[in-house]
Amino acid sequence: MGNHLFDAFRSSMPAPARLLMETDDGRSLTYGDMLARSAQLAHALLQLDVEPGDRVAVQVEKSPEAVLLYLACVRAGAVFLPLNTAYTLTELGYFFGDAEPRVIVCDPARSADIGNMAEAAGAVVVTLDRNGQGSLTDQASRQATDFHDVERGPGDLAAILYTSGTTGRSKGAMLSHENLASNARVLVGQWRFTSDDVLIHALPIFHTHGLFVATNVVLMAGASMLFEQKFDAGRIVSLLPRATTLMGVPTFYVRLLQQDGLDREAAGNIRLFVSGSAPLLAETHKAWRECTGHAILERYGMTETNMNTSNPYEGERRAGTVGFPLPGVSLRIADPDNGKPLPQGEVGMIEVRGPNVFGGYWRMPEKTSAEFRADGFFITGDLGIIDADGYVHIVGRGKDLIISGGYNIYPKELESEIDALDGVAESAVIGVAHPDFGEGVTAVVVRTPASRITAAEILGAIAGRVARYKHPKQVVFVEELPRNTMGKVQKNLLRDAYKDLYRS
Ligand code: MCA
Ligand code: AMP
Repeated sequence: MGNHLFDAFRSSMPAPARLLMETDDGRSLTYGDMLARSAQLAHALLQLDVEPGDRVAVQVEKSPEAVLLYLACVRAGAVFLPLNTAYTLTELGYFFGDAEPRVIVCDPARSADIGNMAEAAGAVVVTLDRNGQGSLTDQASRQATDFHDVERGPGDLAAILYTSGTTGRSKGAMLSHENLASNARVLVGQWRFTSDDVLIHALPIFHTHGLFVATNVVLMAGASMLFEQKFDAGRIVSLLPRATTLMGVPTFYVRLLQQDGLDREAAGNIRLFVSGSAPLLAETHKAWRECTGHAILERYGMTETNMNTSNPYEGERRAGTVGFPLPGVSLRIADPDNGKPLPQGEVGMIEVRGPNVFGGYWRMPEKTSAEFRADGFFITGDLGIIDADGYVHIVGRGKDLIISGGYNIYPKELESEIDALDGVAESAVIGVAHPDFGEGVTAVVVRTPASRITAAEILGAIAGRVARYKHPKQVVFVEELPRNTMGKVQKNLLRDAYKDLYRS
């Protein structure tokens, strides 16, 4: 049977001497190196008693080793479980308890703290450290450079990615080998990737965008990447002449437009700019076109579904739309109450079905069945409309979610933290238009009578409990929250009241 996902990568692998990635600290990794070193890491995982289906939880800084570890997990038949490096120990505790990983891989700086937690979770902790003795990398360096990939079929799990839930509890989206392979293959075709492409990779690799859209597409095309530790707008401009493509969240494009050196000449070697993870403002699309001569290609996806739609490679890339359903993906606009398809031109729930769509949430059968229709369509929580030419527009969210710089933040999680503080009667967390992050997390707080709790005290109290990117950029105090007759907080009124909060 083979190993479904890794075999798909192998089938398009170029000569071993071809470059897979070059890092900003001057290291390079060829496809041959990738094969040998992911084999060594796969052996090391087996020595830690990792069995097919075991979860390997990974919270490490971006590096070539982290990509190799992902591939080693795939080859060893394990389930790769990447975690945002910004997550606090409190947040990690939940993920470890829920996923019950066999192995936890972390950076050396966190190994003592995580070690204590892992013991409770029954996991082994190892570090991913280039030079560190006793690290997984060190152990791998003594292993054979060939590996008989563990057999895995299309439906076997390749990864679990956690996505926060509207009720506050994160859910592990279970992604199969075929979910990932089919989506990468389709994107390579749609976006015309070949082994001649060089992608600027400046996204984090613990989410779908940087890991599956960017990395898997490169691997599936036998292409190469300039692998940047972090997004740095000035550096990206200097790399453009050496690259052919860039993938980013809208904040990347907003920040790049503020760079002096960005013009048609600087972008002259690039054939494709892709944006996703959050809405790209039509004004950014227009400004980019005027500055570089390129129309950014916007696409739409989710952790649960990988990519669903894309603007066309050839043909009009329409600003403010996410294009057409990808080949193999069925997309409908349905009545949110019952899933009945609505006539073209009406606003409704976006629902999708296809080989890209995940199998369900890890150990949450009720949540899984609540988010699928009986005919297999997944309810995305995004509200959309299909125009007369077939372009899909996302017009809003049926779910209470904020997207800041491409990261998702669920208000409920923050509201629970803030409401639990002495001196707070209640709070509402909303997303407000922000020039850099798209939406700025904003907490609207009602104090208890006589309370003098300050914004700094609220922020201080949540530090260490929730990741920093989730922290409110502003806290505003009000006497009471607006409610409708049912007693529900009217967040739309709050969003309207504070719409200019971040406008200078
Ligand atoms: C960092 N900070 C943020 C964000 N990022 N605050 C709000 N929103 C953010 N996105 C905070 C930090 O906590 C810190 O706060 C301060 O800003 C500066 O931190 P720094 O690390 O220097 O930030 P940065 O380098 O400027 O990061 C901004 C960024 C980054 C480059 C836009 O957020 C990023 O790489 N975003 C991409 C996320 C992504 O890959 N999303 C895809 C998810 P303090 O000063 O208080 O310490 S996958 C997905 O959505 C679906 C499937 C899809 O369709 O792709
Ligand atoms: P995640 O939880 O990271 O999978 O985020 C998925 C959500 O990001 C989707 O449900 C959408 O709300 C949003 N999203 C992704 N791409 C786009 C886009 N191009 N335009 C608007 N929203 C997007």
